[in-house]
Amino acid sequence: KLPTACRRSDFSQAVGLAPIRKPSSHKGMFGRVLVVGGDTGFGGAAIMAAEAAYRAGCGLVSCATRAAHVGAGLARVPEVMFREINSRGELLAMLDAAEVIALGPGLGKEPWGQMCLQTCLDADKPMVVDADALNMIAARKLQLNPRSLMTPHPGEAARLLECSVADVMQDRFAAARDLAESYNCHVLLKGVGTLLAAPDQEELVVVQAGNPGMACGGMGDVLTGLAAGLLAQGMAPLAAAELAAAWHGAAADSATESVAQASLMAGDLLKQLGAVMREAR
Ligand code: NPW
Ligand code: AMP
Ligand code: MG
Repeated sequence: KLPTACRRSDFSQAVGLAPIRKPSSHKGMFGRVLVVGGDTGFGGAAIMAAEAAYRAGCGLVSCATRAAHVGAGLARVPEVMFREINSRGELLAMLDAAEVIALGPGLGKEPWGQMCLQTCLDADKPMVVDADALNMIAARKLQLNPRSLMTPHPGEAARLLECSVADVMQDRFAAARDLAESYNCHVLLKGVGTLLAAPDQEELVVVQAGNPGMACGGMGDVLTGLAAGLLAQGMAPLAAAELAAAWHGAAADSATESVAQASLMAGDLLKQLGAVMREAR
């Protein structure tokens, strides 16, 4: 049962929100995303987020990461402009050219990740904030701006709200609302029935999509890239979150028509997304 101020997302209406390409389109019209993440050991998260941003229709995608991941990233997705980042100055130069930041996939919580987090927050641009960026924001009690979308799973939400995962799960609607108010940003709370909340409206949105095959590493990183790619195309944060969650779940459902749920991997969604988006139009 849903609380009174809650809307269930309708798949055909959600996909109707997708940006449309005019015949005269050029890449400059579809935004520039910068993925910031991939500390040592977590390169795949940033690489998959960057690929997902292109799949969502973003015009230009860059990725600021560790030196060790540049070659692997280029081998997997040469369309993405990968650069190694060692200092605030190097990141600032990349941020200058970005319209939307996807902050957090594999970012880690070490000094490199802390430096990237602070530099991105100071840039004050629209952002999708996920994973370790959320963990550091929780630990340092930092604020976001209302153009941002945070995408916590229940573990991250519990850290942000300084409560237990059980507390979050007991009333996920209240947790989503509380996050939007406490951090003054848009919220996508992951789980079985993704919940969306905005800082300036009472209504929550539930996106029922996907399947338990998605309970594996990298799924959230793909969602971050999708949402950032949509934000970069000018969508409002709540609409971008709704469409990203709808496509993400639909891609997982489509992929599990040919593989077992237990075999599903995040990369399967990236392969499936283009077809799912085409069918859904
Ligand atoms: P428990 O165990 O149930 O008590 P973390 P992460 C909880 C990167 N990755 N419902 C759960 O608590 C990410 O981008 C890189 C309830 C668990 O202890 C991050 O930067 C990959 N509880 C970094 O790794 C692929 C839930 O939270 C804890 C829950 C760490 O991210 C993998 C786990 O969360 C990964 O994406 C739920 N639905 N979900 C790569 N290939 O490079 C989680 N919890 O500690 O925040 O760790 O999500 O794995
Ligand atoms: P993350 O924990 O950040 O990797 O994100 C996991 C993603 O997979 C989120 O979008 C979840 O909503 C989704 N997901 C995980 N488990 C399930 C499930 N059992 N049913 C539907 N979606 C799921
Ligand atoms: Mg995650």
